[in-house]
Amino acid sequence: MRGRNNGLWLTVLCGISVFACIPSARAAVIALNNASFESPVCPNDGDYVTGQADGWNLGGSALGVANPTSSWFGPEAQDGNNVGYANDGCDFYQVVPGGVTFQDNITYTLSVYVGRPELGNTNGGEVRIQIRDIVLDDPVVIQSFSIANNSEWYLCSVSYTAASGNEGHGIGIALATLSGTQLEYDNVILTATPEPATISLLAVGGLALLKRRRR
Ligand SMILES: [Ca+2]
Ligand SMILES: [Ca+2]
Repeated sequence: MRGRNNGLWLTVLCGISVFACIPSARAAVIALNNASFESPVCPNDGDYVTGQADGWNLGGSALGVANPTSSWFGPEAQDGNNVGYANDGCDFYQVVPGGVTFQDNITYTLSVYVGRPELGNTNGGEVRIQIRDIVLDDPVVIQSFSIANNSEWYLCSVSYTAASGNEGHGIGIALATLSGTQLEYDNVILTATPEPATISLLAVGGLALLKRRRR
C-alpha cells in the first residue's frame, strides 16, 4: 500500500510542479456589474437612455447607455451593441460585486475601451481603481488618458498592487470623463494577477506535502 501511496504522491506532486510552472502572470477575471453596458437595452442605432446604466453608480446627470451608429465608431461597439457614454465631468463607478475584496500583493488591472465620437471635443478622461467605492477615498490610483482622434477606440488601463491595509476592503472602479468632453466606454475588464485561486491551490498543495513529510 505504501508503494502505491508513494506513486500517488508522485503523481500529485508532478501535478503541483506543473501547476507551479504556470507563469505568475496568470490572471483571474473578476466579474463586474454590466461590464459591457448592455443594460438597459437600446435596440436600434442611435437609441440612448440618460441617467441609467444598470449596475453602475452615476456621478452626474449627463451619462447613460447608447447604441452607437457607424458614424460614431467602426466598430460601433467593442462588445455587444451598447456602450456607456458620459459627458462633461460625469463618471461611472461601482463596487466590485460578489463580496470580492482586495488581497495583499495581488495586482489589479482595470482596462476599458474608450472612444470619442465625431463631436470635436478634445479633452480626455480617467480610469481609476479605488479603495471601497468613493472616488475621493485614498489611496486612489488614476490613469489619465487623452483621445487623439474622433471615431477610434482606445484601450486604456490602470494597475494597482494591493498593499498592507487594503486587505479585505471593497474594490471600487471608476470611469471618468473630463469637462468639455463626451466619451464612450465599453468592455470593462478587471483582472487579478496572480490569480488568487492559484495561490490558494498551491498553498493547499504545500500543506499536503508538509503533512506527508511529518508522517
Ligand atoms: Ca457593450
Ligand atoms: Ca449600433
